[in-house]
Amino acid sequence: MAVNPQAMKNLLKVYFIMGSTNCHQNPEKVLQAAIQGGVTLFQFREKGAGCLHGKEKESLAKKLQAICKESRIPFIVNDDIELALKINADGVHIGQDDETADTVRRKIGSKILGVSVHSMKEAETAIRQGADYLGIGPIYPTSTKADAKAVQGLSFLTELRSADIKIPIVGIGGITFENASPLIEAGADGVSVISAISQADSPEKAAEKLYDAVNKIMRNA
Ligand code: 3NM
Repeated sequence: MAVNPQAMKNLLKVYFIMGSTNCHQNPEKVLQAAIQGGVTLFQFREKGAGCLHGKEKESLAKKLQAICKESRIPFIVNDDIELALKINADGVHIGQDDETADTVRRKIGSKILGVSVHSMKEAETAIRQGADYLGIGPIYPTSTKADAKAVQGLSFLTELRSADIKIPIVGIGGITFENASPLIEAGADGVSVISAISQADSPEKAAEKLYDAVNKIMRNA
């Protein structure tokens, strides 16, 4: 763990994830609007059919990173540790098919490390190996990730919190401002979304509504 857990929890409230294939509009404009609306953390996830590679990928990463820097929103890179180190991103997010968390932790030093987990065993391993937060999903059905696992609802989150696992946790998959509340009530520190913001007519309003939905529950907690 490299980041203070309370600071990490605050960053996870509205965690926007996006790559060029997730947007109808210009990705830079989408990110700017989303930040205006209240996004607290950003992940660059350039994946799927038609995604950018090499220099083009790096160039978009740098543009989006610059937008985040202006607003002091940490910039996380999905999977691509080499790119994260090259452009000095604030952190990386990895899944179970990527390098192990402890290998990545050694490579990135004190940068933020997020790990997707789907079982108690994976969660315990990620925590032991230095994850700053866990990503769990899909909470609801999603059409954004073709190889998403079975929908888990709130069951895994509840299992983790019941086992007194206190690490910051963010849920992902099919989350909108309308279905975000139960997730926070069940112990998540925030919501990760792609399409709810990237495909919205107004990414700014979409981010604002998500922020309000999450904060309303946190204030009452
Ligand atoms: N990971 P949307 S679901 C990137 O279950 C990703 O680990 C998932 O997109 C997981 O907010 C997912 O549009 C897609 O549903 C999330």
